[in-house]
Amino acid sequence: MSQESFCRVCSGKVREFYDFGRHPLSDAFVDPEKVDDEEFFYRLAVGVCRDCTMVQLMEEVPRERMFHDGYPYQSSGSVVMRTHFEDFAKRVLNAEDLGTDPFVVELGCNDGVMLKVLADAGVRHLGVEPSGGVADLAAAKGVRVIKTFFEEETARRILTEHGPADVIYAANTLCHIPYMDSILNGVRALLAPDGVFVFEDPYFGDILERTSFDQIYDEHFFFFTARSVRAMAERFGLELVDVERLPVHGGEVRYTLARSGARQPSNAVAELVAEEETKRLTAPDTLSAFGERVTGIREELTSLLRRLRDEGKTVVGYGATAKSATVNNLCGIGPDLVSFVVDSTPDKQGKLTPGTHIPVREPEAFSGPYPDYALLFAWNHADEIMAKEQRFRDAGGQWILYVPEVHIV
Ligand code: DWN
Ligand code: SAH
Ligand code: ZN
Repeated sequence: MSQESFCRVCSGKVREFYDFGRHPLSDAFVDPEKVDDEEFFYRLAVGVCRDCTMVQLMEEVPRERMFHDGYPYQSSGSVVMRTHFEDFAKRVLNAEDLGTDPFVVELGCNDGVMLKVLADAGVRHLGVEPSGGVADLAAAKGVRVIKTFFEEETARRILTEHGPADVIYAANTLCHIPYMDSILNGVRALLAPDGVFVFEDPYFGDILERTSFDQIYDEHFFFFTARSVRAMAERFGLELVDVERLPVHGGEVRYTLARSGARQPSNAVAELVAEEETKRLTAPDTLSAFGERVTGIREELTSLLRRLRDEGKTVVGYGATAKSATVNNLCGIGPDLVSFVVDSTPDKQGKLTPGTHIPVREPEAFSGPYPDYALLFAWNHADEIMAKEQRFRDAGGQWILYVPEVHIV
């Protein structure tokens, strides 16, 4: 049933365009000993604001349920992502417009993969990370980190203790935070007069183009476009001055915000906004067509997996991603269709996937013996994983992908 909610950026009415049904928390892996305990479920549905065009979830999950000491995701788990973050840190180190003693703050620094480079170079920095387990990993690398949620009050405290920030950075974090007014008021308070707020998140244009519907889950509250980010920045005395498309995580945009009037916006901003206009990204027919494609993928993927099961083929999952909670729970994929999922994250191994309870095992289980098919839940890391697992292909194994459509390679 379609319901109404109010935009977390501008208070306008949000029109729902897809209802995924009841879903568990995407990173709440289940201890097999506690399988009878009730899991937390919420209604996963996505809509678009009629006024500012911000795409967002219809229902918010309390932040403490998602981000806590047991939060399992570690950013360093992919070589490609490690390089990506190290490259960003090097860019900061080489930036000519930063003064002699810049101060860099990162929201959601996770295990410290980016900040470690700055810490090693002696740059003043601070990570803000509410998930205690991963924050401890960052601290163990020599990164300075406070274990708390960033919000306006945190920003003011940092300002008092450390002074203004020249760069505030947030990767795959801003889209996780529904309380945007508190965040952007905090950013404006903390930012130095010529400072920049740089954030990168999955780009809604890419989600539509690739039908990567599994980017939609509890932790991803907002789905940004250049147009909606530009309008959002303006409400808070900030200005979108640059956009850069990134290939990581299936397509992202890195947005740069500065204080209004402080910097000249690049041509790339106007160009991306114009492209979004031409593509009618948030028009009702575009969004309903996306919904139809999602339903189509659901039907195709379930019938493929059922057929393979009936033919006696073995199918294993690769990558117990947060995203896969959406796929598994939307399609009803449990251990009858996918025997187990392999994943390199220590805190996921030995657990069961949220909602549909597929056992998660260590990567070594993949080859012992290789399955006939591997369902690539970590499709955003396809190049890295397929290269690493070449022997699976050599042994006759085949990959199943469902982005941008169901296909076997
Ligand atoms: O936005 C978010 C992103 C940055 O990370 C968070 N909300 C949660 C998380 O999302 P995800 O779990 O969908 O992210 P990934 O990066 O697609 O997860 C990859 C998973 O696959 C990890 O659990 C690690 C695992 N993996 C593996 O087992 N072998 C990954 C690689 C590259 C591998 O070789
Ligand atoms: N930046 C990392 C981690 C992304 S996962 C990367 O790109 O790989 C999202 C992170 O945001 C989690 O580590 C979570 O604990 C953190 N987070 C959630 N809400 C936050 C908030 N209000 N302030 C700071 N970090 C937050
Ligand atoms: Zn709005």
